[in-house]
Amino acid sequence: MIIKKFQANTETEAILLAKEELGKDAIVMNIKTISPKGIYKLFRKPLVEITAAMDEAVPSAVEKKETMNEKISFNSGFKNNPNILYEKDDLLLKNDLFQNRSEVRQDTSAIENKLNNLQKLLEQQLVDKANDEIVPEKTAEEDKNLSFIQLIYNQLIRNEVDEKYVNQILGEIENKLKKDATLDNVLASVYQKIILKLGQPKTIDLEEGKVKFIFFIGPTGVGKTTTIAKIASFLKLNKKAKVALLTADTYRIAAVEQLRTYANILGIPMKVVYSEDEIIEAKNEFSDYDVVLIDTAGRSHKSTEQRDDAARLINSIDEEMREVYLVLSATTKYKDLIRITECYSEITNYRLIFTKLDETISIGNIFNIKMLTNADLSYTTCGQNVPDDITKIDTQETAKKLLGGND
Ligand SMILES: Nc1nc2c(ncn2[C@@H]2O[C@H](COP(=O)(O)OP(=O)(O)OP(=O)(O)O)[C@@H](O)[C@H]2O)c(=O)[nH]1
Ligand SMILES: [Mg+2]
Repeated sequence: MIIKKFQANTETEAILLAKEELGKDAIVMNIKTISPKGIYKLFRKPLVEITAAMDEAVPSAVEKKETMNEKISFNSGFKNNPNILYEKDDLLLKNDLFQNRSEVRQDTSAIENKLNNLQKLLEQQLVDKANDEIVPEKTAEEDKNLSFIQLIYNQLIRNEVDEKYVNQILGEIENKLKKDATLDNVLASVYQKIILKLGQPKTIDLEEGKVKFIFFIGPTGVGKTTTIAKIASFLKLNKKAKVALLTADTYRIAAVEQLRTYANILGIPMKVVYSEDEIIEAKNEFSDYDVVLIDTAGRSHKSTEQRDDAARLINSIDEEMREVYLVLSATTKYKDLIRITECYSEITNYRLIFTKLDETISIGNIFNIKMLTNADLSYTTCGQNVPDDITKIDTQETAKKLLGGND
């Protein structure tokens, strides 16, 4: 007899796993719920573990035939077992997932045999179960810590932080908490963790006597051009930098005109580049500038051809002379953000800009994407006004919002 344990989220899934591995004649002998231990018990669902057995000498399905007697014999073995963990009807029901009632075995001696083994196994499992349940009694303080953690867990989930990252953070602080921690202590620990994970933001860093080429890439309509205008204005007016604009977005006249309008208002040069050669020309032309901001067409990240174009464009400038900012809208669905960032990661390293924070109350995605890509965060934008609605990301504020709820 082969006896194996199978774990899954539900009983049915576990049974199907058993059936897949042991065959449809496998018999469910025990079903046990495994509750996660420690902190995980707050937010991980219990697993179901079934113990299934398969008699190697079981007759093939062809030899099987339903008879009432067999059913009785099959059930009565269990009835006599004082350790039975579930009712006989339950067992038949579970067994029905493996085989039709009509396929109950003909060979009663094989069944009796199985039942004997089963009884031993059930006894063993009861011992195991009892051992599992001997856990040290929790102190009131530990319970209190857990309830604080539960509150914080709920808050982060409400703000759409990916559950796996929530678990990661809470798991990391759990062991370090003092037994008599207050809610403030717990919050402070989580807050610090979040700040650490968000990392030090990196924004455009001008170097005296060296020109920097700054690329803005990202999906359509996220606010690349508007963000460039905001940054250009800041660098020119606040930092007194010598700024030029380039656009490689040659697909739409309106896009070129949009950037030209901003360039005119700011009184800075603007050029359209159609090829890598023209970028190299621009590199020479603007070599005595502090910074050249390059707008790109927001085209589909799904198209390899378009991604290759973007990669070529970016690579036409040496790595030490360039910075790349991936512009993402905070309103984009998490699943899409994952795909977008993965696609762009294939072509270049980047820093992250999140736009349209004014249009969403949940900022969990900023944290999620930071964790996923490990790219540096840089700016956030919070409105359509050029030049005001942009700031270097405030990680403290972000952490507070993640923990403190929505306005
Ligand atoms: N609410 C809000 N709207 C913004 C923000 N940033 C940009 N927008 C708006 O988003 C729209 C698209 O902005 P663009 O700058 O043209 O976006 P883009 O990424 O250059 O678009 P494509 O060039 O078409 O790929 C415009 O209406 C902007 O005013 C922001 O922070 N908040
Ligand atoms: Mg644009």
